[in-house]
Order: sequence, then structure tokens, then C-alpha cells
Amino acid sequence: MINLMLTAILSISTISSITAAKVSQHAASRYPGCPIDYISRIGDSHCDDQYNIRECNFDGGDCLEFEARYPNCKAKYKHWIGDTKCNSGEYNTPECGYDGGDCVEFNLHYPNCKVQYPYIVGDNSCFGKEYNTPECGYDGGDCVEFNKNYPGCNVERPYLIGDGKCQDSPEYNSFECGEFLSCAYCYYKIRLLTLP
Ligand SMILES: [Ca+2]
Ligand SMILES: [Ca+2]
Ligand SMILES: [Ca+2]
Repeated sequence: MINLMLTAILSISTISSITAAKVSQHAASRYPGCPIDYISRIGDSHCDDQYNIRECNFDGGDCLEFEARYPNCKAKYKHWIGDTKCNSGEYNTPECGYDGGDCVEFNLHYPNCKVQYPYIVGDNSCFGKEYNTPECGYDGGDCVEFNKNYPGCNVERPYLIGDGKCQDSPEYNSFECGEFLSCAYCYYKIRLLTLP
């Protein structure tokens, strides 16, 4: 039985390898001179800069479509546009179609939330500072529970609070962040070392 299963698995992997090899051969013959590393990226509707050359038919047409749709979009990594993750800055602009639509919902919910990585807002992991603000819906709701437990504690990495390790920073070792007593030794060490 095990032998049969192994044979079946080997056969499937052999077929997959042969299919992949055929696809690569096909791509190679279709785009001679194109340095193909990731064949699936050519013609996948996302403009990949490394294939945006004549030999690759401008990423199998992806980059021609991109240029036609967003002629004034100067974002660095074009394949980030329309990848479902909202990217900030030069991506979230009218010229780039608000990151190819990725940021439309984000902008609607959090028009005044200016963070570097909008796609971590609402990813179920609480990130502090400028993310944990009313403008950003307290990290899209991720920090609501944390704020209940530690009101007034707005550190950059809330997930370090209560992880059993003492952070060498008075900001974390504070009453507000609940680490003061458990980190008493650490706290005093910091204070003693920083005394004038
Ligand atoms: Ca592509
Ligand atoms: Ca994106
Ligand atoms: Ca988050």
C-alpha cells in the first residue's frame, strides 16, 4: 500500500516537473533572450519591472497595460499595485489608482490614518504608536483589547508587553504598560545605569 502511494506521489511529482519544464521551454521559445526566473509572473496582469523589456514583450504585455492605465504613476515596485495589500506613499495616489484599488477601502475607513504600512491595519496583530490612534481605528480594531488591558500604554510593539521578557526601555517598564513590578530589577538597573 505504502509502495503504491509512494509510486503515485513520485508519478505526480514527475508529471509536475515535466509540465513545468515544458512551460519553461514554451516561455523560453516565446521570449528568446528574456531572463525568466519566475515564469508565472509573465502575463499575470501585474507589471514586473525585471521583465519590462522588449525581449520579454514587456512582461508579456502586463507593463504595457499598466502604462496605459496609469501613465503618470511613478511607484517604484509596480507589481505591488493591485496585489490586494494597501501600500502607502507614492502608491496610494490618484495617479496610481490608489494602489490599483488596494487602498480604496482603507482610505474610505481611515482617511486621516497616515502610516507606512496600511496593510497591517486590521491584520489581527496590534501595532502601536501612529497605528494605535483614533484616526487609524486603533490599528483597525487590533488594539482594542490591548488598550482595555493597558490604558495609556502606547508602545510601538504592544505584543512585547507581558511576554515574560524585560524590555530595556522605561517606556515599556511603566505602570501603564503593566511591566513595572515584574520588571522591577530591570527597571532599577536602567535607572541606576542612567543616573548622572
Ligand atoms: Ca507580470
Ligand atoms: Ca498594493
Ligand atoms: Ca495590525
